[in-house]
Amino acid sequence: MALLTPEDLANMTDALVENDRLITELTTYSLDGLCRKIYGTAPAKEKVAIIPITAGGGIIGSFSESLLFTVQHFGMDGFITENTDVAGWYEAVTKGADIILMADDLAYIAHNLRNGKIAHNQICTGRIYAEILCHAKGGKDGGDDKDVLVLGLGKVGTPALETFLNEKFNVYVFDVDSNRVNEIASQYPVFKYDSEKEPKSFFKIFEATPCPDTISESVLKQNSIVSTPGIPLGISDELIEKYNVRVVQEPLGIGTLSMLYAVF
Ligand code: NAD
Ligand code: 2YG
Ligand code: MG
Repeated sequence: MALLTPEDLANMTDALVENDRLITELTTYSLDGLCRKIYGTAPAKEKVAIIPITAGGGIIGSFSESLLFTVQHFGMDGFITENTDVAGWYEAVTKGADIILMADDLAYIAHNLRNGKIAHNQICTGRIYAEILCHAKGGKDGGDDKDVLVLGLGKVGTPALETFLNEKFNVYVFDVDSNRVNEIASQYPVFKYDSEKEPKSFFKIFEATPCPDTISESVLKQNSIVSTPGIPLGISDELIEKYNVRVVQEPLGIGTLSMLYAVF
């Protein structure tokens, strides 16, 4: 898995605020309003402890700080433990934490110590970026367009496509790994997207790959919406400008808020 870098997180606070504004414009829901709607939960003064974890690649500069910003920006009480790892867990619990946020190289989780709920970043990220597209207005003849293109069928893309199917979308899928496409197509009622055999453009595009330039001109319409947790961004500035594409992308906070609502 590609790990975040401090550079990825450099503009995270501005990006979270700007994305929340764009999500509200596109869906009429603020990010926390959308989380409340999809999970049916709300914060109840939980105290969120963020534990820095040194395992594997170790501490990522600005990772814990970005989580704390997210927690506090959405009105919750949070703190970063002074200790790391097991000593950090002891500190979190003895200081009265209700929810733990922590990540190693394989998993980033939220765990609510009061109700036992646990959430995984990849699942919650796929879900929220998909729900943003599901709730985005406009498309075909100004009405709601039920076609969506999902690029990247990994640990984030798969829960996203499940979300689209639950919301009765026609889901077109593509991955560079054709085995993965076949595996997904054998498990879910999706259409394999083939840009050469059957080109098609989309108003709604979801992207979760670790590669740039995955979104080609042929799949774009004027005013398309791209909702993408993928890092780096899969669409060029040139195409964004040419097609007036609205892009929802932010490195950490949107997925984190989705995790918190999943465990409230
Ligand atoms: P993954 O490795 O499980 O899946 C990625 C998939 O993309 C793979 O199936 C791979 O074959 C496919 N792929 C690679 N290049 C492609 C291309 N050019 N076109 C189409 N498909 C391609 O990874 P993941 O855990 O699902 O994460 C996907 C991306 O999302 C990563 O960049 C990750 O860092 C990012 N991510 C972001 C957030 C966030 O909050 N923004 C959260 C979690 C993950
Ligand atoms: O506590 C720390 O600072 C580190 N142990 C955090 C490690 C996080 C590693 N995971 C990633 O970089 C991501 N792929 C998962 C985070 C989701 C947002 N992209
Ligand atoms: Mg995010």
